[in-house]
Amino acid sequence: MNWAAYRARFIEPTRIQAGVRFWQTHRSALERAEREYGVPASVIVGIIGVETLYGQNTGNFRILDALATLTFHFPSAHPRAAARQAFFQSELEQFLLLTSRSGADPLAIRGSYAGAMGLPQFMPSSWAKFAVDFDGDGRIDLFGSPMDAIGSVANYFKAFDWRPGMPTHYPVGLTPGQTDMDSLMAPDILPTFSVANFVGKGAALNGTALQHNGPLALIELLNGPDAPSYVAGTENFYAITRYNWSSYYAMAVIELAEAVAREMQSKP
Ligand SMILES: [Ca+2]
Repeated sequence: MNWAAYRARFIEPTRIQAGVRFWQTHRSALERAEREYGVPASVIVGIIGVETLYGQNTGNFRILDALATLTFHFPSAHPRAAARQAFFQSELEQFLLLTSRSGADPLAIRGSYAGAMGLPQFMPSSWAKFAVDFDGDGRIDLFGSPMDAIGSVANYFKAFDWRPGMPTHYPVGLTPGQTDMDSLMAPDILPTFSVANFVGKGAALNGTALQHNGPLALIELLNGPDAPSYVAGTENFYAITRYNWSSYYAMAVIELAEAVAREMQSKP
């Protein structure tokens, strides 16, 4: 993995400008989602930007084909083939239930090669559990209603224990030879260490990080041949990885959110 390369794909002018337009267009829905669910507008904007460039790339695979292929022809060489096959079978079932309930044509719906749909790229099970009718027209439409997408992303994070007001991460200082990397890296991205514990293992924090309440994780982002990047991830960093299980993904969402928010502030 190469964080610098990954970052460059998402934190770039086209996506930032599209994020500004999305935020300006849907400002009141984003503010309402922030009020009702406690999830910052910037994070919602970051997710929808990384997932689909604000609806421009929602995927062109027929969902029924994608899920049927992954259910019935999952590569047996995969180390977790049985579990993955069972997962996609359950998603296929959820997809058919969703289309049956809504009256949508299951053959007409398109999305990612893995079965993710709409502006926020929800899998069918996430659609069933977390999607909401945020524009109040009586139906949930994550393809055609940016407002439904905004409310659904916020509801997803509320369900995964988003803590209102908590930062996602802090800068961290590591000193080779003095930082206990083995024990700090052992829990991977799961927030585990109190501030005192974290600092005691040689991971330096400063400013507001020292007042943080709750566990932290040492997040490592590899940069190919260059030195890795590190941050202290909070429970809200972890919450973003519940959307897509990757610290690179979470950091891209966070940095896009920050870049769009900065650009918004510079506008009159
Ligand atoms: Ca709706």
